[in-house]
Amino acid sequence: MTTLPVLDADPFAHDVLEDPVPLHTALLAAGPVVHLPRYDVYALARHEHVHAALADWQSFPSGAGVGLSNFRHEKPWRPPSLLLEADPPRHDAPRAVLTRILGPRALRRLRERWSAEAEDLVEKVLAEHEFDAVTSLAEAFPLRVFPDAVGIPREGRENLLPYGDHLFNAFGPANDLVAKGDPRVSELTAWVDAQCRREVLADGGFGAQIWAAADRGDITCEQAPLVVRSLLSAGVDTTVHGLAAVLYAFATHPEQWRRLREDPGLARVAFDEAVRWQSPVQTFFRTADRDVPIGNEIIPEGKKILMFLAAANRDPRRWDDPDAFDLSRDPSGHVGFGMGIHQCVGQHVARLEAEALLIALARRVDRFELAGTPRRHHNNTLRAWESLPIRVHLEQRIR
Ligand code: OVM
Repeated sequence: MTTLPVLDADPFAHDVLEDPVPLHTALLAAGPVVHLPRYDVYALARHEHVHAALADWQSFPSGAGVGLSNFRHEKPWRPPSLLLEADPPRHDAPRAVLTRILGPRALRRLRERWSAEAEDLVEKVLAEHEFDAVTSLAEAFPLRVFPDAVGIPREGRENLLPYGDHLFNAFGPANDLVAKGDPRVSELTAWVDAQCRREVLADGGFGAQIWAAADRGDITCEQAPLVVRSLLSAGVDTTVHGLAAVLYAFATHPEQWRRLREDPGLARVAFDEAVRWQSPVQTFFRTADRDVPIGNEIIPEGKKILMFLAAANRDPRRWDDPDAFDLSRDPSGHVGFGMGIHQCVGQHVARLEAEALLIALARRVDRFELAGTPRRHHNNTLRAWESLPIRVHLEQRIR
């Protein structure tokens, strides 16, 4: 006897990617678990259940992939990530290496440099009073500071965004978005893989530190290039669309921007609130390791669950006034960075980028507004942006 709710929806259809909120609302209302027959997957949208599934890596491991494809039955399009697509114990050594290299203490040496870079970029961009915040800020800033911090050469960096776009599409079904990326996969993969070699990585960067960990025996020399690949895979598009989310939030919430200007110490809360509100990473899958009960249902062994991070981040059971972007809220507990053993290892990097950029903007910009219609970029996993036309009104004197 089952009462399992069923929704005949395609979470990866263009109308849903354009505006996922109606689907999230339907999933949240339908029950703790909803079957999606289109892909024969089990959807979780409520915060309680998404949080519990993320925390339970034993029942819901990642080794069969965190996309729709089940690596036990289908060959992955690239060798699986040692972090994202692995379980303990294999997951743990690579994770420990990155936790240290990307931790708050280790990042302290970057703060001053990134603040100076942000001020330099902001000054150049504000020479125009109207600009596209996606290309001029949300893409330009991470592309300036992050590949330098990893230590890859300048040449070819334009490959990072298209590689990430395809990677995040590939977690979804083999739809038109994946087909669009296919022609460049081998070229982009070859370039990314070449940047993971020890010889190309600059001294002192994250990449060289990963290789140093291999020299110490913390990970093997076979693992090192794949750990570098994780940085180049997960560290660019995510921060671009996270920064775009917070810029969009402020362009549409001038009263919140005033609060940030009065108290720039709110920059980090603002970024996390934007990550909660927009969820740059919308979804990830897991695979049931056995028959797993959730609510009154059983997820059958081997089936994929689809966790709607974005819906959990606006679940009214968890959040007051969930659709509001509000700096007085405490956004901690959002699942925009995941939860549990796979929770975003780069989150401190993302927050440092956001803080540097927001503080640089707060020194100069009195008010933001939209100067045109923002356009979304459709991706199977990312809540992404094509364009965010912005007009700024500057502070008369620099603070
Ligand atoms: C990785 C990886 C790739 C994409 C996303 C991600 C959000 C990790 O290669 O480890 O985490």
